[in-house]
Amino acid sequence: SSHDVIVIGLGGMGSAAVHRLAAKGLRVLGLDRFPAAHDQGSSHGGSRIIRQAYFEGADYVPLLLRAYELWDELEAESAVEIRHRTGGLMIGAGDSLAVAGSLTSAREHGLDHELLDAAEIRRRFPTMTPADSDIALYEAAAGFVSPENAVLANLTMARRHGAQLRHGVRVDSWAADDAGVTVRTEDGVHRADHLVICPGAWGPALLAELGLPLVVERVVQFWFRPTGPPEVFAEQRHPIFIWEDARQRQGYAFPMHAESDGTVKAAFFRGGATCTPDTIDRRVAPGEEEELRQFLSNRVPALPGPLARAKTCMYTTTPDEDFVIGAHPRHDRVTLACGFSGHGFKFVPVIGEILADLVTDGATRHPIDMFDPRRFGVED
Ligand code: PYC
Repeated sequence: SSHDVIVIGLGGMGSAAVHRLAAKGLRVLGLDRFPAAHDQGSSHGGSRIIRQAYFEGADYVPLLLRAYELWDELEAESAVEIRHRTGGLMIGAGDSLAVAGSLTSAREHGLDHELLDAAEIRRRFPTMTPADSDIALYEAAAGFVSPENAVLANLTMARRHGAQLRHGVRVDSWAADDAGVTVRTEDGVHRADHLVICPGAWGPALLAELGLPLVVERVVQFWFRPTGPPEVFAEQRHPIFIWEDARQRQGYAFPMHAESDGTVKAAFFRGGATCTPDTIDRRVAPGEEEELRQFLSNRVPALPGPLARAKTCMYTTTPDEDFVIGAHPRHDRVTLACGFSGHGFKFVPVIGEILADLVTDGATRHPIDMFDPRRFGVED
């Protein structure tokens, strides 16, 4: 074959995969149906939260620690600014998942953190008006990354290591046999020894025969111009936060930063309508804005000022909200990375490392058993 490995999908995960595979000296072909760092999938919108005290599960922490090292490495080698160190607050009742889950991870892994009561939250972060019963876990290591810059940095590094990247090319089908893999695109047929599929929201279509229980969710990101003095929301002063209400709904926001054009981005974590990438309604209805406005108005009253813009994005969610990473159950030349369930972007560089390990060694030192594609009972 003219390629050692083909990577389908060059969003967050696929861009990291082509980077790490090419850095290992493999002959890599990367394919994506859209232009680099496009806004049609799940890797756009200017900001993605990063944090280590992980309420989704302490098992994720070792991966996060490695991801942080690799974010720094990617910034240094590409000279692209990616990571913003703002600190972060996980806020809610003491028994909320956001607070209790983060605390479990922090304690189990000895991560730096502070627990703040409502009065302390108000004193340190005067934009916030928590109820007396709210508490917060503050993590100085939390912050955000720019997804577009991260994708572009990975693609630049991949090219520097010799990868061939083709954008604007749709994959029609793929097949694997004992001799290798074949990928049919709208303008040709490509062969390689190995295939890595990072399909994002196109997973249900590209992996249809596997019957993975992936659900694609439409989510909306909103950008508000705060009322009052904007400086209080500047990234030098304001943390990211995830705030959980009594009904376990989580809203989150980022501070203003150079690329956010005087706005603060906020959204709900999960709870969007089911969609497909072909049928998603990209328009945003006024009622959707109103729901978030209400959630924010008694928690961060100055935040939901005039709406500057709103944009849809997609999560591809598994039943247990854990990722899907590993060999395709029926083809060991094919490696899958999908189902990132709305919380994957912060892991991008370590997922690239894992995928490169799986292609070259068939194994990785990283703990990925919980991501086994066979856990949903797919037949071998
Ligand atoms: O993974 O931190 C996260 C996150 C927040 C909102 C959506 N995902």
